[in-house]
Amino acid sequence: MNANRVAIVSEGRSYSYAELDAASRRVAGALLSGRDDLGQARVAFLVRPGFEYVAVQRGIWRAGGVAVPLAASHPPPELAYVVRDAGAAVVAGEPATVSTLEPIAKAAGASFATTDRLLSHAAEPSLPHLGATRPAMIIYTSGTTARPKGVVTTHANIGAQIAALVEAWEWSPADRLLLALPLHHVHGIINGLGSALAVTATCEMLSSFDAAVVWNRFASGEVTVFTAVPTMYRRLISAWEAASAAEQQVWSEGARGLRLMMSGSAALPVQTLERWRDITGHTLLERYGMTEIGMALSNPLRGERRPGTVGMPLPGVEVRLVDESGVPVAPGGTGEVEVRGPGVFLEYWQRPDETRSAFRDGWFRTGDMAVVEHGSYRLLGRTAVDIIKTGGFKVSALEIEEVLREHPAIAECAVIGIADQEWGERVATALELASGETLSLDALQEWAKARLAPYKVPRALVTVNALPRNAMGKVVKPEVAALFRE
Ligand code: MCA
Ligand code: AMP
Repeated sequence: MNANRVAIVSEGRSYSYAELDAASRRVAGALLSGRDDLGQARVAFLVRPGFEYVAVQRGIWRAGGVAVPLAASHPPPELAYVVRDAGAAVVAGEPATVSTLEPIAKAAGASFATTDRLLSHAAEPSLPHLGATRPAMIIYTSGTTARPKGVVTTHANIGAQIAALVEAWEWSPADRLLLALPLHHVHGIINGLGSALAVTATCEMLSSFDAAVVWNRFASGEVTVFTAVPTMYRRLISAWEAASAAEQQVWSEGARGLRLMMSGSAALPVQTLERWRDITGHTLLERYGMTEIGMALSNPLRGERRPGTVGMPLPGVEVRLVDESGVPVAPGGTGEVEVRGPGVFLEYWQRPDETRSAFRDGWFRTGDMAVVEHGSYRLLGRTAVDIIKTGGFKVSALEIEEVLREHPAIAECAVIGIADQEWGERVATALELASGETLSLDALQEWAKARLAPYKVPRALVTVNALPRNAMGKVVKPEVAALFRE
């Protein structure tokens, strides 16, 4: 490897692979502070996307720790939950996060370190040997349980997830990825950062997504690969439509020069795919994955990409469709997607029962329904109504309901996802209010923002005298959804 190659570009600076190696070594040394091995201690870290994020992530790995990325958009209660649930020994954050993170670390019995301190460590550490089967990362994902679960992946899992993408999408050292995704989820961490660095390509990182910035980077002619969620493509399309004719031309021309543009994390509306093709000439490569498995299905790099479908299994990944009792469906039949392969996660952190029930005969049960049409998988939705995908983020209706029930004016509530052009789904809630109470959407949002990540905050509200319930007293979610169509 040529150590002088550019690994990361962030905030207008380029960092070579040698600089990344040295910085991550310093971080590892600081975390070890004389020990031989962190021995899988969890290190939670809150660093904006950029060089320091990567140095800290890799420093944790090199010291033998388990990296637990935290999200900058999350309010303190959500950060505290992750730190506590992961049993973090250390919480690391940028200097600007001290006032938020130090008390959280303290309350959880963890030590706190600023990234400045980690990155300026001087002593040369001796680094532990890491077996591939050791846990490397915990990513929190919302599911059918109220609180998010930690998805544990090993170094081998991560390696396998990335290897499949490098092969299928022909990543090469000549690539330059433009990365505008958050780095507390698989899309940004594995498909983006991990793949680029695995082949010694360059990863250009934006600290947040801004449509005009992304367009201008396309126009530079330097970028070769881009991957994003459908909401980002919608925003890029809106920005293009609002731009001057001259800008449109420069942006479109720049975009045309990329080698690969991908979409995933949520269904890509065919309309978005078609509009993007009109504007850039690219047929977005849509693929399907999940935090627990990395990527499983992908449209081809070469060959026909079928709009509205997510393609075929990636190299090394086995995929099948089964009926309710786990029996594979006949060709052309509809079934639940099950996945097997070296990229599939180790376990839900400290949740053995949930880990067990997530598998059937060694296959991971995704909860997504699909059918194979003309040799390409088409997703048909999820088996669980309580999972919502908004802006590419997976959120649990049950988790939001639990938080909303703490509001003094709310007697009972039901949360659902309602279809939305821009966000895929938007979080909506129907409320039964306590007697004599009123509650506006603005007031509810203000209250919820302090407790929930922005993408979990309800964007629509109706109040009802009584939520629609079945004979057993259970809220009927499809009828709740109907309230928003009225
Ligand atoms: C933010 N807002 C929202 C949502 N998110 N409103 C409704 N629904 C939402 N989901 C609000 C903000 O609070 C703000 O409101 C206003 O929208 C504009 O905020 P802005 O900052 O412009 O938006 P944003 O916060 O930047 O969000 C847009 C985004 C973001 C950049 C598209 O959603 C995003 O980064 N999505 C990527 C998610 C992702 O990486 N998923 C991968 C999961 P106000 O102005 O009132 O405050 S991994 C995965 O799914 C698997 C493995 C896979 O297959 O990839
Ligand atoms: P997460 O658990 O946040 O990793 O989200 C994984 C879920 O996102 C999957 O179970 C799917 O429901 C959804 N998903 C990912 N990619 C796609 C796609 N291309 N089309 C439709 N849904 C997708």
